[in-house]
Amino acid sequence: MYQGKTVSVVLPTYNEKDSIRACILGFEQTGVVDEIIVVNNNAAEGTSQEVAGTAAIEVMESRQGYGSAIVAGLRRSTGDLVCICEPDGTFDPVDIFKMLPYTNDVEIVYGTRTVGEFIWQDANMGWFLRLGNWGVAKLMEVIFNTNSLSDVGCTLRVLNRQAVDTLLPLFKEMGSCLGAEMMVLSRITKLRSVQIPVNYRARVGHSSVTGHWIGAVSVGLRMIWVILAYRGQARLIRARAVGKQTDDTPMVRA
Ligand SMILES: Nc1nc2c(ncn2[C@@H]2O[C@H](COP(=O)(O)OP(=O)(O)OP(=O)(O)O)[C@@H](O)[C@H]2O)c(=O)[nH]1
Ligand SMILES: [Mg+2]
Repeated sequence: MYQGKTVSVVLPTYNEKDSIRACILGFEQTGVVDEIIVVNNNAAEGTSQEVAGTAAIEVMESRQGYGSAIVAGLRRSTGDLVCICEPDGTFDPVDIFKMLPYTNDVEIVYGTRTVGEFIWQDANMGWFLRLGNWGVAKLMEVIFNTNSLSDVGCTLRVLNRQAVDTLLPLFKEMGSCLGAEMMVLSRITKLRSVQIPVNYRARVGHSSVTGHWIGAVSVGLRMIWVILAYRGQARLIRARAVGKQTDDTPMVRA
């Protein structure tokens, strides 16, 4: 619990057999987490055995994709606050303590992995990925007039229940672009958000998406497409999602 609010953690897993247990235990040790949901997305053999014996609940999602797994986890989550994280050793569960205080002010706290002081040795965040994530984030910032953004692909983020309920019916991206889609949709639906630096370490095992420049570029291009496509649909989506509001006035606190 954090300030009387229950906290869920959603961990999508595909190829993290050798790191998922440490990640689960790390979240357990924070003492603020009430529920850990591992979404097994046709994960590597032996993953279920690593999860067994921990406090985590394992759910199966057969539809392949980062987005599918996260959506399944969000649907299954019950917490007032929901933290999403990759269990590949890149993130530090303790960073949840930096993110939770902002949930008093905003509906979503996004992590960013592009702040140099927080990038650990051997992390897969060299100049190319750093600049790419920063560039796509700045495009989103300009096109949607968001707060300052410097990363579009950081899985570590915390959403409150209002954000989960608003966004779940709207997601269309079931692959690697769900994170960017979430950021765009949160802006369109006037959910308040902030992005803060989080630690980013070397991955345990093989990185299947951004480990090769071809994968990284194709995800980046797809994210740009998602941003541009949603710009054209923003008013319609907002009108449907937030009770016919069609103006661009920023939401003010009650
Ligand atoms: N590649 C991949 N990842 C999936 C899938 N389903 C769930 N995931 C999860 O998505 C996350 C991203 O996969 P990674 O291999 O870590 O990708 P990455 O190259 O590190 O990409 P970034 O984290 O964006 O830098 C992991 O937590 C996976 O467990 C899937 O079908 N394919
Ligand atoms: Mg990863």
